[in-house]
Amino acid sequence: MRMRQVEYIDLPADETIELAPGGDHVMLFQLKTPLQEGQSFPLSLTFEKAGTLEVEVKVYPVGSAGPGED
Ligand SMILES: [Cu+2]
Repeated sequence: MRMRQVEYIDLPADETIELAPGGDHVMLFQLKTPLQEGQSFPLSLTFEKAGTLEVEVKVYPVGSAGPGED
């Protein structure tokens, strides 16, 4: 899969945008420690008009489809 880094994702008020494996996703760079399967950590998402939202990220195995498949 080819990925292209973008600075932002457009979020029209009347549309639902899903971040998921194989589609648009958040990619973490320059981690200070490796991620451990099963661990969770907070991640801040910054929105142009809605401010910052903190979400809890759970680490799934490499190749997992993410929540809902386990
Ligand atoms: Cu990526």
